[in-house]
Amino acid sequence: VTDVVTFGECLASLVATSPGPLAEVTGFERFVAGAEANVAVGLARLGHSVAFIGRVGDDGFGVAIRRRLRGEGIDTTWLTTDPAGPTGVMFRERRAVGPSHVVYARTGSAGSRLDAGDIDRAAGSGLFDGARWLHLTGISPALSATCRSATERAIELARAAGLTISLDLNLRRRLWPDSDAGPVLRGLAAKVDIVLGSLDEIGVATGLTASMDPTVLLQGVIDLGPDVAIAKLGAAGSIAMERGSGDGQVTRPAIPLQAVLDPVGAGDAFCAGFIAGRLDGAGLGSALAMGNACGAAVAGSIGDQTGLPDRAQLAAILRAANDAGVDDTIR
Ligand code: KDG
Repeated sequence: VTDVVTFGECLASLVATSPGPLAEVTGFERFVAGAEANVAVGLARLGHSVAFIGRVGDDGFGVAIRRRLRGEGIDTTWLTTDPAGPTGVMFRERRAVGPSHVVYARTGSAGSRLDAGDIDRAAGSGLFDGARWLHLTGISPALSATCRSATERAIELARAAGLTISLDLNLRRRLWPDSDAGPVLRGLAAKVDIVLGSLDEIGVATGLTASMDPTVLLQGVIDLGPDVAIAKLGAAGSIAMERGSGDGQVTRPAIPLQAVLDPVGAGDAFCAGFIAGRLDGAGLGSALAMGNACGAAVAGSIGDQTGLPDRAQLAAILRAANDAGVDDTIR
């Protein structure tokens, strides 16, 4: 039985081998990326059974993606090869300071051709029966109208099958402007159980100002409909608010890193750690701590998936944080 179902566009990610602006770097190393695929790999490494629904092109990058996800033990039965579009590619720089710039070559890609029929076929073969969790991100609905309807269909089917549904807002301004993203993310947030995002993303989804008190922003998310709202704060850790807890919040500090080598993918790693915690029956605080630890492990290595820990590594990170007095709430 599958624990977690997710879907989206998995990409070949060409990451600059040395830090610097895209205009200057000449060497790139090929990784596999894509927010939902990153979460899938994170959960698989933590021992959960995960299915990934999507499309890749009939090309070498598609083969590489399929091999990578399969190699991690992910069920790729519903990852189809679509010869009508290439596998999406992204190029990204690495910077020691400030955000890294990204160039996408994904317009018309196989991944963006995913539609509600892909979700129906997976559900028709029983994928949602007995599954516990559906994870979505705000990237898929930004890719195409068909990806947006796939997202809506997945929510409908997961609701009917009783799955817990999480949405990582993952606003990608290279894909759509805030004026388009805001109403769509707001509509999706209203239909899920758990919403995760940065304060900036929560601002766009709620229509509130991102500089407001995090309590107000999280309450704004809860007011849309979900039971749990989570703010991912990077180096400042994470905060959760649960419906019915007044303005009570649970916060956990980040795991300090000697160096942030490549923060891209850390938010997805957070989601994987958090979801694994909740599937284990952990309370919100412990699940946040697991998310923070997974996020730190990814930020401390190059590539979106490289640092995703297994159970033993996760326990070691949490133990070290506990011994250092960073977070003595979990052992
Ligand atoms: O969260 C990391 C993702 O942004 C990256 O893997 C690529 O999914 C991706 C995207 O669309 O930006």
